[in-house]
Amino acid sequence: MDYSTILFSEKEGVARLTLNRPEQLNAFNLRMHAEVNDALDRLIANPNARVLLLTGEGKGFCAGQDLQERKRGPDDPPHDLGDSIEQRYAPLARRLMELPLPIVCAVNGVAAGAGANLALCCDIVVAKMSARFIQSFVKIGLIPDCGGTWSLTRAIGRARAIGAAMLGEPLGAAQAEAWGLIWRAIPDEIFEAEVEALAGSLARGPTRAYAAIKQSVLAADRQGFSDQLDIERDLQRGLGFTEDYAEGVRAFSEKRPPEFRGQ
Ligand code: T3D
Repeated sequence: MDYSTILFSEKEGVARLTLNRPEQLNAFNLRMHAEVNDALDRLIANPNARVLLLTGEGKGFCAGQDLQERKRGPDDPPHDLGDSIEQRYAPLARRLMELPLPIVCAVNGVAAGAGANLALCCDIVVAKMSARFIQSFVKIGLIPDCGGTWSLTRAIGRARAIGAAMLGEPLGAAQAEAWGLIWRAIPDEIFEAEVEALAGSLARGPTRAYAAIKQSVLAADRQGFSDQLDIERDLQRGLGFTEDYAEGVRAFSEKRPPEFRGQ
């Protein structure tokens, strides 16, 4: 598939997926959904890819659903938003959450609606200090989707989640970091360099351990303590047989940095 709404490349283990409709603040239209899915298929099929870096082109990260696609004439029937979510947004949110690779989300500008909540499905979310997160759904009479009601409540608590969802006010990157919604807010002038360094470091890390970390942390949201101990046991057992674990222990004994291969 040729891409007209995203950019996608892989270099030294870092797969970079850039949402590329800057004139529309990288809002999702049908074409972008199809291309992002295709890129994720290619990512999974690429044994060299060890981290996904998701970002946006231009001054915005992503403004959620393209509202031009939702315009209708007086005689047109309403769009079935449930269908849109079931067919596209929810599968994408699940794919990001369950992708067996670490995902760095580099929020380079405003993240609104589904754009904000897809970012929260990623693993390490960093944002330019000038970026804003907006649960803008309420401004058009909707609720947060892409798992926003789930991730906001868990990350920042009920009071802030409901405030963000009901008021739809912009939340600055520094505040998002202070509230524990994202990993770090980074000064604009060093953002690109810090993102590259972060993605590069994850691409050289123990990929299978990262996948197990994602799996176990996701499971922790629905398990009791005792069941979670069982999950940790099973995942740790698998990791104990990996080459990366053997290399990690060897490197420790030899007092040198490990050279993980993701195997
Ligand atoms: O529908 C379904 O399938 C259900 C699922 C829904 C998921 C959702 O995401 S619903 C929420 C949809 N998104 C929004 O409601 C956000 C709409 N955008 C905004 O509120 C503002 O643009 C922002 C607060 C994000 C940024 O404001 P600002 O002032 O920095 O920029 P701007 O001037 O509003 O936007 C710049 C351009 O991007 C502008 O185009 P123009 O006038 O210069 O030609 C604007 O129309 C365009 N743009 C921004 N957001 C969207 C968009 N175009 C299409 N769709 C958008 N969502």
